[in-house]
Amino acid sequence: MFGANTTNELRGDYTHAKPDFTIDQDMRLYSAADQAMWRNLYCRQSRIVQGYASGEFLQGLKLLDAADRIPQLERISDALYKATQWRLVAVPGFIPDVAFFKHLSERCLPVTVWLRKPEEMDYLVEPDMFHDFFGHVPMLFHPVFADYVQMYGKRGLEAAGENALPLLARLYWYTVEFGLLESKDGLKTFGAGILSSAGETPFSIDSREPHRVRFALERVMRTRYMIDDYQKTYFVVRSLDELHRAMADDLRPVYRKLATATELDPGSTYAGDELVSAPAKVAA
Ligand code: HBI
Ligand code: FE
Repeated sequence: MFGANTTNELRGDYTHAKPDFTIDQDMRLYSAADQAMWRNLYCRQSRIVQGYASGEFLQGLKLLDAADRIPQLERISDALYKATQWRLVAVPGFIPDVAFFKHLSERCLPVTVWLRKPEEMDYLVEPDMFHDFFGHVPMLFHPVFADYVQMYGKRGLEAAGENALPLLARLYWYTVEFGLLESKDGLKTFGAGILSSAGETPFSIDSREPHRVRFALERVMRTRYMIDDYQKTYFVVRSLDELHRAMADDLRPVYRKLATATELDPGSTYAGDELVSAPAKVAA
């Protein structure tokens, strides 16, 4: 899903980006084909996520009202700001970690302005506007999650000084992008990488293939992740509060402890793991 490491490999147009990598979203950029792609993606994914997305995500999705056309980020930003004081800022695409963390620490979500092409409907190398918008914005209407992501941004800026960015990237990956949540209605997902993917949404909950391990901060920070296939391991939190609590303390002692810890393979499970089993699918 992600991966380029310099802007010249990236797809977006960074030539007009400001020093904080933000740009103006030019609505003339979007062709009729882009608008049709948006409607198809949005309609299909809105149907697929029912039954798999956490209630908090579905609540936020309802507030977005962006199914009919590619949204003007400023318009949605106003609605989001009223709810949790978050704002959306337009960016050309993937931006350097520290710039990304800085925006999150200021309650600003960078949203890519370009949209995938028809041949990329189901597989994308870099996050596009549909992933960033449909995947990430709904959860930011939830106050606890909104606080978690801002705290994450602040910890990310600290981590840069400790060169612990890979540890923070894994935490982001296994929660904000691919997190699962135990709810009163069973296992649900709140991860943007899952909820913007037609295939991984059901897979993350129904499949018996991946490991589902109870969230533990150091275990997550040590575990490598896949960027070009469904995840082999998902981490399960009992509540969004659990995430927020994990971010509350100064994590520098954790970074120092993990600096000499071995990395863990997402295809394996380890002593001390508390496994969460897939819900037994009631035969239709
Ligand atoms: N840039 N636009 C954008 N969107 C992301 O999700 C993103 C990014 N840069 C870095 C990044 N994510 C990850 O490395 C985070 O773990 C920081
Ligand atoms: Fe993302």
